Formats: sequence, C-alpha cells, structure tokens
Amino acid sequence: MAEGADMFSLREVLVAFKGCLSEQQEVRVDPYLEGWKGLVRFLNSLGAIFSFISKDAVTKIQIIEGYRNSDQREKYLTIQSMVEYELSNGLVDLDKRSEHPDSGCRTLLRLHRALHWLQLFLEGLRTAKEDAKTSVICSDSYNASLANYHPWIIRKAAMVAFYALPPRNTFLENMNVGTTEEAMAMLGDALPFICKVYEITEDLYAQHKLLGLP
Ligand code: 1Q0
Repeated sequence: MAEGADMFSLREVLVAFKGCLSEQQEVRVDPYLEGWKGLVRFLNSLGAIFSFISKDAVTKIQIIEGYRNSDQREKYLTIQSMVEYELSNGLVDLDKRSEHPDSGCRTLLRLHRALHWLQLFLEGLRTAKEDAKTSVICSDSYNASLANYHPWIIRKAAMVAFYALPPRNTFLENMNVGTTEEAMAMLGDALPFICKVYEITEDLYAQHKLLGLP
C-alpha cells in the first residue's frame, strides 16, 4: 500500500528520536516533540479509551511548542539550552507549583518519564514470546516506570485502558512496518536512539537536581 496521508508508519516516528541528537550530544526539542506527536497519533489509532492519555500528552507537547513559538524560541532549541535558560532566569518552580506551573523543565520531565515507559515497553515487545499479551507487557513497563509518579486513580484508569490493547501480532501490524520480523528489526534499530535520548536527558536533569520537579 502506498503511504498516503492516513498511512501511519511507526518507523518515521521512532526515527525522529534519532534526529534529536546533535553532534554535541545535545537533545533537540523539535524532533523530540515530533516523535511524541507521532506516538500520540498511533495511540489515537488504538481507540478512544486511550484519549485521556493522549490528551495529557498533547497538552504537554503544546506547552513546549508554545515556548518554541515565542520570542524566546532560541532558548528552547535544545533541552540543554532550555534548562540553562529557565534555571538562570528563575523560571522553574523547584519546590511546589506556584509562579511557573508550566515551566518547560517540569513539562518536559513528564514526557521524559513517559519515554522511560516507552523504552521498557518496546524492549518488552521485542523480546517477548510470540503469544505474549501486549497488555501485560504494557502494564509491566508502566509499573516499573511511570506508575511511580501517578496517583492511584490514574494508575487504575491506565490499567483498565491497557486491557483494551490488541494482541502483540495485531499491534505489530498496526505499526505498518511490514512483517513481524521487519517490525522487530525496526524496533531494534530505533531503540538505541530512544535510550540515548533518555540517558542524556536523565543525566542532565540529575546534574541540576530536577528529577523531582513538582
Ligand atoms: C500503547 C499503550 C499506551 C499506554 C501509554 C502509557 C502511559 C500511561 C500514562 C497514563 C497517563 C494518564 C494521564 C495523565 C497523567 C498526568 O497526571 C501525568 C503527570 O502530569 P502532571 O501535569 O499531572 O504532573 N502525565 C504524564 O505522566 C505524561 C504521560 C504521557 C503519556 C504519553 C503516552 C504516549 C503514548 C504513546 C503510545 C506509544 C505506543 C508505542 C507503540 C510502539 C509500538 C511498537
């Protein structure tokens, strides 16, 4: 099938994360957001039950896009320049949300934590047995990552939604990257970049003690 407007291939999305890394090993914000937008499209294609998740992701993407479209857009070119700019200008609420509830740093931290989930989930999909349940891979990855930051009610809603996930093979077909083997190979190619982006961001946030931003 030709790649039309509705045709969605996860390959391009995951490859967007490759484009995040600059030569100086900085993480570019625009391809980072592009990657997330593609993942949200994929999530929406799985059904309305996931819309409470995709809405939150969209809100966060839009907040950061807002900074990229503002007068300060250059300061938000990379995650490194964003952290430097917001911290040195007192634009981050460090203890509790007050004057700067939607700083770039705290907003991106939420996506960063979700990237850890994605990393575990993709790794799980890649290494699971053929008859493995996607819902189990998804909830295991979630419990080992994002769930630690979510209140009970969200964890509960997430678990309910995970049950609606299609079986692993249907899921891999939805990715539109060809056969199961091709999908596996694609995941194997894309994962190292996602891991690298995650690792660099994690180190940066740890260095500035930003990993617990409210
Ligand atoms: C495929 C199944 C997708 C499952 C997604 C797992 C994530 C569950 C997250 C539940 C979030 C619930 C909504 C609200 C959360 C917020 O409270 C929370 C914190 O923000 P704040 O402002 O209240 O402090 N927000 C977050 O934690 C951000 C969550 C962003 C989640 C973005 C998920 C995007 C998912 C993409 C689907 C990718 C599927 C990839 C499949 C690849 C196949 C090879």
